[in-house]
Amino acid sequence: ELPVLLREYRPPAWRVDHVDLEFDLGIHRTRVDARLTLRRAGPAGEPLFLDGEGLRLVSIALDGRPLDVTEYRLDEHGLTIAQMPDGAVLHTCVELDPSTNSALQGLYLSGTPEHGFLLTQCEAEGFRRITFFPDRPDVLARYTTTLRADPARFPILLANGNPAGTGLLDDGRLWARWDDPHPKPCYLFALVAGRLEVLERAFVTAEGRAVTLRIYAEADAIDRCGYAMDALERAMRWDEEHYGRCYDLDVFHIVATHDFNMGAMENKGLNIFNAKYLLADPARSTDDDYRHVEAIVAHEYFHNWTGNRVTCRDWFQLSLKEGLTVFREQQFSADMGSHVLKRIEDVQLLRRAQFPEDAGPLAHPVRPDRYSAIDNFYTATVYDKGAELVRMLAGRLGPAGWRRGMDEYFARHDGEAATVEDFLAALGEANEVDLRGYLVWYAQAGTPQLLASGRYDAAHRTYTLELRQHTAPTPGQDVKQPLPVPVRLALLDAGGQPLPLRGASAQAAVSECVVELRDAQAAFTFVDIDRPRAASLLRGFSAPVRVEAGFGADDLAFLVRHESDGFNRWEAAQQLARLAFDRVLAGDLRAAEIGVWVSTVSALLDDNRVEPALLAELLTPPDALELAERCEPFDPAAVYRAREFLEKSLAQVTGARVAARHGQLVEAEQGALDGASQSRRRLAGRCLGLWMRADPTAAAEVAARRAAQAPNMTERLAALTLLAHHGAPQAEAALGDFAARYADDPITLDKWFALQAQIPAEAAVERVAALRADSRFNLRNPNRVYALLRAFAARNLVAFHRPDGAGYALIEDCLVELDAINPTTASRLAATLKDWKRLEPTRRVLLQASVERLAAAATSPDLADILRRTLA
Ligand code: B3K
Ligand code: ZN
Repeated sequence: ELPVLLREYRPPAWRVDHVDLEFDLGIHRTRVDARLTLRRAGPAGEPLFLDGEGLRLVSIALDGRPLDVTEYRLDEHGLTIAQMPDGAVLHTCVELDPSTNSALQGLYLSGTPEHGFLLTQCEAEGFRRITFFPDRPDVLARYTTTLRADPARFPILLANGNPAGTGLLDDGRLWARWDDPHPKPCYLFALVAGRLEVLERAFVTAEGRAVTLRIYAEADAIDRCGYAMDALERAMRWDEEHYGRCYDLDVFHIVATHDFNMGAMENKGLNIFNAKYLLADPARSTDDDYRHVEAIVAHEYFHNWTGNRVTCRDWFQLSLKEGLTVFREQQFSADMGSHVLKRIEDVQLLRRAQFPEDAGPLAHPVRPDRYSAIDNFYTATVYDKGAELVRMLAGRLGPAGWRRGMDEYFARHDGEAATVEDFLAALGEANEVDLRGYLVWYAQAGTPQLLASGRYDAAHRTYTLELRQHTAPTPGQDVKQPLPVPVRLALLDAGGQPLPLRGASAQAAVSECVVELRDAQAAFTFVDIDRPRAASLLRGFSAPVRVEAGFGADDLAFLVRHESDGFNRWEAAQQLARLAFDRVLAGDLRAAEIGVWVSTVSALLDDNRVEPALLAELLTPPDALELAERCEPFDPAAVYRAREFLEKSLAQVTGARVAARHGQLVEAEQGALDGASQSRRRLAGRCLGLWMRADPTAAAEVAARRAAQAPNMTERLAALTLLAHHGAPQAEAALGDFAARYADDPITLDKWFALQAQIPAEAAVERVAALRADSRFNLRNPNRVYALLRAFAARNLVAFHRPDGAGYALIEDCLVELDAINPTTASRLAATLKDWKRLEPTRRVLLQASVERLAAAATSPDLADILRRTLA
């Protein structure tokens, strides 16, 4: 099939002013009556086309007159009516079977036919599986939705908007009507029907609107929704305070399901969440889980303005809502916890997921210019690189200018479907600056490389920083343009203090500044300055680039010791570890860089001014997925071994100290959720990890006790993971205990699957194969597929990449089966195969053959698209 192209965008030929939906709900048979009030918006004579897939048409009428079969045409993509008046009400009635919808797009069943409930997922193109409709985000309509069902089976009936009546019909069925006053694209439509419990709270907006907040979940989960409710309230307040945005309906509903392709969905007034990102309780959730719940609740809530009130003109603009909403969530999460740790986490995610994506065959711009399957573009690039672009824009405008610009964006485009150009124009014009230079960032794929070098001129007391940029070609983009790159920097004296910075134009001196590189290269000179000991570049990760500043181990060690910017201190430790890693990979096990890294970061253990969670991060070398990019050709086992060598080297030097520190940290552990307790647990986990490498016997005994008895899941899971990953003698018993204890909790059992999938040993292939055959595994449940199979393929360098190809064969086999069940999940799993071309020859040949066989077998457009691009 032909790809959809950005440059071929045409406004819709038909508008829909009002949508009146009626659902007669049943697990095996649901009937949908839709009355669309249509208005011609394009040239006269243009036919009406409505998307529709997998729908059984029962009846069709135009302005009350049933249509004859000759008056419309049905094909696998939808419905065409050639002869249309300029305005009309079209009534269609279709039937669906939600119980057989394993793709989890459109209307589907969560759980079993006996006990489960019905729900919808429409973004991006699921509404066409519910009724015939112009399924594109620039058709905004007002919806009224009436649901009818057996009250014994479906006592709760929810849809978007405000409640507009409920009652019993003569036949004993329950009906409920919902009215959404805000025009919306159909991808934001949702309904939920079933037996659900509710948690309720009252909220009054800053504008004085009384809102009832409700979270719905199945009976065994409702007690675990309190934290999400607190997070929701915090997010609502924060958006009022920081963006002046209030909620705009009388109710705000969230529903939790275990059967969901993604994290969550921002349907207007009726968010639907993967239970994994909504439920939290002290006995079963880790500190990471709590942070994720808060972040995702906030993210979906923030979409109410960035995504829903102002939506996207077309799916190429996806980052307009996603990049912006991720950025808003990042700001919120930083305010709720630690700014430095949040920034570290975001940059880690970028480097582990987005940089590799941008360097491989699936690379695409933040605003792609073509797609064959839009669901394949919900990527780290669109979300996380997109958020980095917004961060640069916000940084360029400063806090007051950013707020002015966002106010202008909302004022101009509320109730509209907008573009990236609209966004840049609103931000820029509100501040009288031209931001169009940033459009290149949206259009150009690939991570730029920034080369920096500094020169001090003692005679003139000037310091000149030379910056150059280069972006390597990516698929379909051979020639790259220079980008505007904001570089936040300070120059430090020998004590780590920032030197006063003055430009040639003699403004007042500052301790930190931002220079913007606009061309391929430029030089920036600071005058009247002492000789700096070190340059602290790209503070706070001011642009999503890879920096090469040619710093040696001693310069980086200096920064680790003296840098006051927390993020850049961590960054220096990471760079130092990367230098050490490169030496190990080259076989130079006695290289000075290794010793400098070990001595520099281990010394921090004795510095009690370092905040424990930050210390944990300072003591951790970059993730194997980041280091993998430094290995060309890519030998996954060698990357794992080299990183492990670093870990062991650090462990040997710190062994006794980390053992003692671990003891102190867990001594007073109560499982409290405040930031300081979480911070201590993070360091405790890191200390136990190092101790495990220094003295496996002693550490494993403690780990086995913590896995069984620690008063919080963070420690239990960390301890269990270490036992399993280090092949400790206690591992199997501990795994068995854990599975028995959490047998009826799918979210916790997923953690058990995921940690075993990542055991860094070749025999993990057989273990994963056995777990796949286990009765607790279920290929129809995306969370379980991600926990076992994606964790294995994406994160297990040793087993997935076993040189005999057994890991590849396992995933190939699963993908063939999965494609027939759930194409979205299949193609997300298949994206883990993208690195085949970089592999060393033995593995490359094997993985390439797997990918080629899969490409020939793929039946869904989603999987076919990923594999075709992977092979190209
Ligand atoms: N907008 C949804 C993602 C929908 C994915 C469709 N394949 C969640 C989010 O980003 O908030
Ligand atoms: Zn989103």
